[in-house]
Amino acid sequence: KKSELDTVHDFTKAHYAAPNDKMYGIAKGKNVIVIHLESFQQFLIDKKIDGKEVTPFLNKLYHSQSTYAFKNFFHQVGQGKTSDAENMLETSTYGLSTGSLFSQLGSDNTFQAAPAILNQRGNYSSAVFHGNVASFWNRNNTYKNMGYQYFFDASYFDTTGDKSTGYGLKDKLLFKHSVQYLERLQQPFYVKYITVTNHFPFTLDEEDTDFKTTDTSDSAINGYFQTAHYLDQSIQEFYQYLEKAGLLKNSMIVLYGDHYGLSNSENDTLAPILGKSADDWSSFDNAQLQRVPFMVNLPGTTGGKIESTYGGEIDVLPTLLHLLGISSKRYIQFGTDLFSKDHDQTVAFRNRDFVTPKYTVLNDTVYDNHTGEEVDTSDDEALQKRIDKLQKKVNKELSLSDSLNTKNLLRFYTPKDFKAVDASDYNYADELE
Ligand code: GP9
Ligand code: MN
Repeated sequence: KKSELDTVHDFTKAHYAAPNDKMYGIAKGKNVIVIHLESFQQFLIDKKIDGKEVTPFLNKLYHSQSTYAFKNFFHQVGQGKTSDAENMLETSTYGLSTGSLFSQLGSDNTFQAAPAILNQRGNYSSAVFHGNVASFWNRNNTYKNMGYQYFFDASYFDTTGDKSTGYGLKDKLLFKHSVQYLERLQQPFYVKYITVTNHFPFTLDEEDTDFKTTDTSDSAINGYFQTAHYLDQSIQEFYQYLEKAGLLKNSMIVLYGDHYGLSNSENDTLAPILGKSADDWSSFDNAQLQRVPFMVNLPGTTGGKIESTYGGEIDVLPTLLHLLGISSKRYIQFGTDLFSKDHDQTVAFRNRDFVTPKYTVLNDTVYDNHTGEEVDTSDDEALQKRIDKLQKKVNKELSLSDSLNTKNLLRFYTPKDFKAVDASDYNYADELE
């Protein structure tokens, strides 16, 4: 009888997408800097308020020839929010249907995650920088099981007084004071910065913003543009530090939004700001707003462009591995390389809704992406059949990911040459030698 692990593995093997020759290894040996843009939605890109760009620096990166940017990239988080996004990026498996995988399984599960893979296949060191306490989302335990060597949390920084907002150290200060540690990491490194300032309820001290924002009835919407503007400035400053430290030219910088900042209940107030009418705002529109940035920036290169491929957070790890010239074939991963011609463009949300380049399917209602209108499939049997097939695949993918994670099946799986992670190798109270 086939084991549960075999069932999962059969699925991911069949789903695997071979790399694109043109992209494979283009960033081989480079440092990897992942910048987690808290609560950052794609609609902020190129958005102007009163004629002023909200995020001028990120806009420049988005349009730069040195950036592969994706305009149809969706977040896929559930209740674990930031931690679900992190889990997808590090492992290419989904978060759980309820709660946070980090909190529920992060202390005990076996992971075959990015830091360990990169360390073992490319001799990468690894670290996370985050201005909140290490225990939030059970990161301190989960990161060790993922093989992160260092975790520079709030305890490494001065977070007193007006240096912090609700979720910790202000982003500008995190970037500024992290460089002393970053510079001392052995290269190549794989590091992740988790920003916090652009987080609900999107408040800032007056001294941190002069951005003239909207004047809606919803203070979260008004604040959102200001904290996003602050985040944008903090990234610009970080680029300056990287340049000064000589790290920019040999790094691949990956920027992504983890999930929505403004919730569905706020979206009809937001609609007019996006040039839409609040009256015919629908679930379809809410789903389209779940787009978040995904950009791969290779400073000093050309050839980048804005890609229209559909994808989501689950696809990031195989994509990055292939850019680094590391095959993802031997691992159990649910996403597929965004640059592959076999990339699967069906984007599953955690609640089993899904988006394809043509259709958005929400609770069995099919919308045409082009018109935004509901499609009556009752007189189009062929279409309904195609949708049913996609829905089945989405359900299967999510449930296989759940069984892999909730039953800790990776402890029975050893990818070729993979050395299991031993969490006791790491102690995040240690400073760098
Ligand atoms: C907290 C931060 C926020 O450390 O990462 O998490 P979220 O509330 O967005 O899940
Ligand atoms: Mn978040």
